[in-house]
Amino acid sequence: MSKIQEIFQAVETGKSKAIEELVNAALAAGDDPMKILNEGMIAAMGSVGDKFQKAEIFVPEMLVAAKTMKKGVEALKPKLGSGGVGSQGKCIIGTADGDLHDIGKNLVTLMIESAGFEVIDLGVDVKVETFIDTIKKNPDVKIVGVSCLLTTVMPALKDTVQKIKGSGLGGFKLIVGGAPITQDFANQLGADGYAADAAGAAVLAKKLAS
Ligand code: B1M
Repeated sequence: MSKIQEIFQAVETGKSKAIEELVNAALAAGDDPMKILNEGMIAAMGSVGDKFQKAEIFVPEMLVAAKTMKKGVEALKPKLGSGGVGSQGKCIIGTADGDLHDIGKNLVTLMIESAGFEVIDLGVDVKVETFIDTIKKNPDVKIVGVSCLLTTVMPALKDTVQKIKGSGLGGFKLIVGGAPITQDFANQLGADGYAADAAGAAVLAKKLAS
C-alpha cells in the first residue's frame, strides 16, 4: 500500500494518533504535498461522506475523521505554500450562518494566506451582522469569502451575500464556495466570484484584489 493510501485509510477510519507520522513519512518519501492533501485526505473525506449517506457510519465517525484530517493538515501546513504575509491586503472569511463545517474553509484560509493575504477568520456559523461589523471595522478589506457545505444553508448564504451587497459597504469583492455551490448559484446570488476548491479560491482572490 502506498503512503498516500495509508493516509487515506487513516483519515477515513479516524486514526488521529497516527496521521502526523504518516504525513511526515509521505513527505520524507518525496510525495507531493498537494497530492497528499487531495488524494489522501480530501478524497478520504469524500468517502466518509458517502458512507454517512449510506448510513454505514454516523456523526461520531464523521467527527473523528474530521479531527484526523485537521491534524493531517497541520502536519502538512509548512509545505503548503509561501507568500508575502499580508502583501495582497485583507481577507475576511467565515462559514455561513447555520453551518458548522470548517475543514474546507480552513484550507481556503491557508491557501489565501499563502497567496499573501492577511486573513481574518470569523469561524463557523457566522451571522451576516458579524460579517458586516467586521467589514466596517476593516474598511481596507479586499476580499470577503463565505463557505457553505449544507444545501439547507444555501438560503442563509443567499441572505448573507444579498445583505452584505445591500449594506452600501464597498471596496471589496465577495466570493463564495463549498461543495453544493456552483458558478451558476454564485451568479444568481450576485457574488463577485466562485471557486470550486482552495487553490482556485487563492487564484481568484488574487485576481479580484488586483
Ligand atoms: Co457533515 N455533511 N453534517 N459533518 N459532512 C456533509 C457536508 C454531507 C455532504 C455528508 C453526506 O450526507 N454525504 C451532508 C450534507 C448534505 C446536504 O447538504 N445535502 C452533511 C450533513 C447532513 C451533516 C449534518 C446535518 C449531519 C447530522 O447532524 N445529521 C451535520 C450538520 C451540522 C451543521 O453544520 N449544522 C453535519 C456535521 C458534520 C460534522 C460536524 C460531524 C463534520 C464537520 C467537522 C468540521 O468541519 N469541523 C462533518 C463532515 C466531516 C462532513 C463530510 C464527511 C466532510 C466535509 C469535509 O470536510 N470535506 C461531508 C461529506 C463530503 O464533503 N463529501 C459532510 C473535505 C473538505 C476539504 O471539502 O468542505 O467541500 P469541502 O471544501 C472544499 C471545497 O468545497 C471548496 O474548497 C475546499 C477545499 O478544496 N470550498 C471553498 C469550501 N469552502 C469554500 C469557500 C470558497 C471557495 C471554495 O470561497 C469563499
